[in-house]
Amino acid sequence: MVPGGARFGGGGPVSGHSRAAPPVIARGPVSGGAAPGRGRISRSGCARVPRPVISIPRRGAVVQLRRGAPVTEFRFLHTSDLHLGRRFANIPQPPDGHIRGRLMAARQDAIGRIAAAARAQGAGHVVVAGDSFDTPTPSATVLRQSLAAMGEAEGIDWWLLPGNHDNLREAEPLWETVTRDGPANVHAVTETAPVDLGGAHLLPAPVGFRAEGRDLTAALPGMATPEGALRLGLAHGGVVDFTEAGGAVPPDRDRTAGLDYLALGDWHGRMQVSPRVQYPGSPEQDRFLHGRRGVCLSVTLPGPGAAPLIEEVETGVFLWAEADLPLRAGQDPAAALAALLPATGRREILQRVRASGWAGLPQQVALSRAADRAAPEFAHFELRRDGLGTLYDDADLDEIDRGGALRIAADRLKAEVDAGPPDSASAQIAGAALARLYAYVREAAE
Ligand SMILES: [Mn+2]
Repeated sequence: MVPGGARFGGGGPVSGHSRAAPPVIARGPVSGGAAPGRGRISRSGCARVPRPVISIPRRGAVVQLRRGAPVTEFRFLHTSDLHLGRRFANIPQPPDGHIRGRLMAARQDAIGRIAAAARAQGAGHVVVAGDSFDTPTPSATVLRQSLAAMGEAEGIDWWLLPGNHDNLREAEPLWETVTRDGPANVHAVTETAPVDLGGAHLLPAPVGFRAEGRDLTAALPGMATPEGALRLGLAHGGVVDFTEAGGAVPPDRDRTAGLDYLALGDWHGRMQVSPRVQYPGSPEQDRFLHGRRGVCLSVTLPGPGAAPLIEEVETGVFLWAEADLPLRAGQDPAAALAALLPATGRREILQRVRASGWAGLPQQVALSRAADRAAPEFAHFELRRDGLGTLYDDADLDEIDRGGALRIAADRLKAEVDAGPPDSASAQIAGAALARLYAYVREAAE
């Protein structure tokens, strides 16, 4: 089975309620941007008109608010690492394909899917924990279309934290543009100071420059909020410092800063550090590592000090799937590959197959052909065969020729394969050449 091949597979550290399953936290009144009379600015034109009350009657939000029921619960969407504008130059693009453009567009479209998730969840705020943009200087198209898409998400406020890719120093013009020209519901969180969201206080730790080398969340414990306020930390960085540059976020920062929740970004896969400290990962995945589609988190803070309720909402279009194909002598590689690959949805799957074990020359040819047949159906397909050894049968060499120049060449190549350790460059090159020779002869004979 393909890891993460199931379209709606859960399997994250937090039990995932994908959009295939009904949400489980739908209850109670929802605050957070839903409260009327907060003097919003309408996006169309610049006229200041009161923003309509969020209309999500099935959640009961409007009704409950009008009744004047006490609003203590706060629900928001947590996402990070959108990396808008990422170009995917590392993905080879066939002449008749446009996979890079499709991947770019999917990231851009993630904004709309996040907004839809927020609406469906009855969340009035989206917090983006850094790296909204892939570079400090996104193109005008990327920037303007991103801002427009966020602006079109009526009833939702976006809080964009500078991360390392769009850090304050390098991306100063970017954040200025967001503040100056951006829609009223899009906020650049450039100050290390609390922001009252109405229902919760956002405690942000914006990234000042690319390699800060210090723990920016150290500022959070000192941020004062009113008695009984919900404290929502927002930061970008690793909790485990792989770079040894220092500056990792301590995993118990929620406790030391009295946070109800710490919304983290930087890690592109979904990761729960602890119930209150979470990485949603990139809403649209960008590498063969995490084995599932991107998600964002719908987070409900039931009240000060209470444990957050977290629901994963799938937002990713593309699945980056990696699968192992162990082969042994005599096995039918085409059948093995077919059994491994997902039956449906291939156009939205980037598939990497790592073949390993052993295969004879006829099997190698069969594997290549099966891969060539399947590849065009996928968004991207790559077969890695460096872990796959070749077995050379005399009968297979006889198929090349029983004598003459071709057979002499084949015998020489085989001798070279046999001479070196299997992973030596000379053995690998000779093996590849022999496999190619075999494939040519087979092709010519058919
Ligand atoms: Mn990132």
